[in-house]
Amino acid sequence: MPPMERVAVVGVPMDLGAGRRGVDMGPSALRYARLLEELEALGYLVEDLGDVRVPVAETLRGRKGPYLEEIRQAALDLKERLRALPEGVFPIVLGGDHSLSMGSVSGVAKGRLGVIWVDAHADFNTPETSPSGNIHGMPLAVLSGLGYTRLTEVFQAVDPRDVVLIGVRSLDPGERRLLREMGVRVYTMHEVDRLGIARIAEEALAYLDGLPLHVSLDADVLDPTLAPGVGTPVPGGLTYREAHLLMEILAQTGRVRSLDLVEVNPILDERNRTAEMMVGLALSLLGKRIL
Ligand code: 6HN
Ligand code: MN
Ligand code: MN
Ligand code: MN
Repeated sequence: MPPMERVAVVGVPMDLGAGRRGVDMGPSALRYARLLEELEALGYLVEDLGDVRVPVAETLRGRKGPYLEEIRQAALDLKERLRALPEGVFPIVLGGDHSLSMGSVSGVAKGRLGVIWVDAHADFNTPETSPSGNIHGMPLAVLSGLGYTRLTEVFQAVDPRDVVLIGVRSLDPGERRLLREMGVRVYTMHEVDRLGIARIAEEALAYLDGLPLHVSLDADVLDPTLAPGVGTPVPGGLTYREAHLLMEILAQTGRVRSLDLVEVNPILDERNRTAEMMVGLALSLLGKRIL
């Protein structure tokens, strides 16, 4: 049985947090890959709430990043939209760069929340540890209370001990240290290889025992041969079967309450296959089965 019957889709066409252009087109690509139609075919009542307003990057030309205020405002708008949803509606947020998850996680967190962040990266940098300065490398740190005060003052929402990272294979040095200090549970690709994704999923669920769950799915967790449409590809990612099995095991718990689909870059993609992969994974997470 699906965990909930109603789904609300909201897009965040934002690439201001990333180092290259293009993920602002992700929401269109995910819709074009038939996300809404396929959810309806699964039996959900689906409503598309449209997009959060995000300034077009070209209108900010001449200014240097990191576009802190623009990203803050877009993520705050997202947070308010999610807060306003009635109880029992499952939100799916379409990105957009991963900085939007400051808004999605803080928008859905009502009391303690478990976060499963599925990503090649940890997104746990602060302005001090970030080599790029790009805000999409910082949202999980902000949600845990670290980084720009302008962001933590409105988005801090989780205990880092209630966060599990899966699929990680690229960490910056300061980020590695912060993850350890804050007690974030990290399953790197090394653990995926050694333990298998099923055991990791089961361990993560036991570790986040009893908590409602938010899944934040970054397209770059997938192997770049499957998902070439991402701005920060890292070799050696999840296979098609590993990614689906992870979603299927999470679905079976009935505990997942919300989902982000982020970092799809149509400019770098091949005939929209990265968006199609992400839609397939969303369907598995929402209960689609082979038999
Ligand atoms: N993402 N760790 C790198 C940085 O610039 O901080 C990469 C971040 C990638 C962020 O893919 O969501
Ligand atoms: Mn744009
Ligand atoms: Mn990410
Ligand atoms: Mn990433």
